[in-house]
This record gives sequence, structure tokens and C-alpha cells, in this order.
Amino acid sequence: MKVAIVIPAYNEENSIGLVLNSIPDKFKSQVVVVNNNSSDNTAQVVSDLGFSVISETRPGYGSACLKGVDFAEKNFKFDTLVFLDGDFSDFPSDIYRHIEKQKLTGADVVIGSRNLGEAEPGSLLPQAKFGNWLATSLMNLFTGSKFTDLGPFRLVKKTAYDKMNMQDTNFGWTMELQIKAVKLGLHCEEVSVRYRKRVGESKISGTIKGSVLAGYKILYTLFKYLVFMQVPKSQVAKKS
Ligand SMILES: Nc1nc2c(ncn2[C@@H]2O[C@H](COP(=O)(O)OP(=O)(O)OP(=O)(O)O)[C@@H](O)[C@H]2O)c(=O)[nH]1
Ligand SMILES: [Mg+2]
Repeated sequence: MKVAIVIPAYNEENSIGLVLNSIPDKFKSQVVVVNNNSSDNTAQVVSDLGFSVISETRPGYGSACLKGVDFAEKNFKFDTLVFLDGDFSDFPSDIYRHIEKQKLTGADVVIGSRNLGEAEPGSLLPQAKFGNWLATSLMNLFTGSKFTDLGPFRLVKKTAYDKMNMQDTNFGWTMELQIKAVKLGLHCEEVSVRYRKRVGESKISGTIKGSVLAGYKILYTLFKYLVFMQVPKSQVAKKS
């Protein structure tokens, strides 16, 4: 397995170095941090540590992920994408859990679930917990999927990612990936991950505006793809 790691980061100068240094050595050569016009020294910290950092002018978590994959395609050799956050909430070494699960099951998508038992108390704010519960419950109800989280630490095989034609530029990105994976008949798995209180200031779930916008966009994205996504028969993965 050849892995490329994409890390969206906006004003994460205090955490991004901790994240990068915690990535197991064997994955460090194919990491890209996507910075959206941070007003702090995020980009400098990343390049001082010798990692690739690129800028995306369109704001938003989704824009950063899209740009990161685009960069990886042009600069890295990989068959597997891993996304994780730049705020040091995720434990980068948990990447082995995703990989092990993928190898065991042959999954196309492995979502790191913070609800399978290992989130530090207070690391997932109540609004984020509720939003994730609501969104995954609705998705499970309507599709038969079995997700427990929309966690940011996730593994996606490149062949699967290429079928998804990802579009969302902000908060709907994680949901878009999961609902598209389900509708395409891809093999999705979850794995328990650890999660801790972020370093630095929250951009999404820690603000009222961020929470409302994220909640709205996540549910909008779910219903948009539930109702309108047509899947060409040739694209539906054969169930093994
Ligand atoms: N490049 C980029 N990254 C972003 C943007 N918004 C958020 N991020 C990053 O996406 C990740 C998730 O954002 P967070 O602020 O941690 O959101 P959250 O995890 O819902 O909220 P917390 O519970 O406070 O951690 C972090 O690494 C952010 O730096 C953005 O507009 N551009
Ligand atoms: Mg966070």
C-alpha cells in the first residue's frame, strides 16, 4: 500500500508541527498540508519541518481536501489517500488502525470513528456529537449503512476516490464522501480512533456560526445525494 496524506490547516501554527512530527516516519515523505490564507505562521512551520505546504485561495475544508488530492496526484505515487486534521485532535499513529482494517477487509473507505469509544471527554463538543449522530442516523436509516461518525481521519482507496467526483468546498465534504461511497456500493468500514481536545482555536464546531452552517450543509449534502445522485450501472461496485 502506498499512502498519501492530506491535512487541511487554517491558522494551526500551534498544532500543525505536533501533527506532522507524530506521523509515523514511513509515511512522512508523502504528506501535503493545505493552507487557506492562514493569517498566522502555519505555512512557515510546515515548510521549516521539511513538509510540502500548498495554498488554496478558495476558503473551506472541502476546498483544501480537493486541492490536496490534486497536489498528491501530481507529486506523489500512491494508491491510498488518508485525510486527517491539522489541529492535533487526531492521533496520527492511528493510521495503522485504518491500514490494518483496510488490509483485513479489503475496504474502499475506512472512517475513523471517535464514537466507537476513545474520544477524550470534552474533545467532541455537544453540538458536534449531536450533529454527527443525527447525520449518521439519517444516512443509516435511508441507506442501510452503519456509520457511527463523520470523523475527519479517514482512509480512501484511490480507485474509490476517483469514482466519487468530489465537489463540496466546505463542511459537506465528509458527508459527501460517505454518502457517495454508499450510493456507489463501495465497501465502507469504520475503525475506532482516539481523539483529544484540539490545540488552538476551533474553526467549525466550536463556534455557533460554524456549527449552524456545518449542520445545515451536512444535512443538505446528505439529502442532495440521497435524492438526486444517479449512479451509472457500470460504476456500481460489485459486492464480493
Ligand atoms: N485549509 C483549510 N483548513 C480548514 C478550514 N477550515 C477548517 N480547516 C481545518 O480543518 C480541520 C477541522 O477544523 P476544526 O476547526 O478542527 O473543526 P472541528 O474539528 O469541527 O472543531 P473542533 O472541535 O474545535 O476541533 C482543522 O485542521 C482546520 O485547520 C479552511 O477553510 N481551510
Ligand atoms: Mg478539530
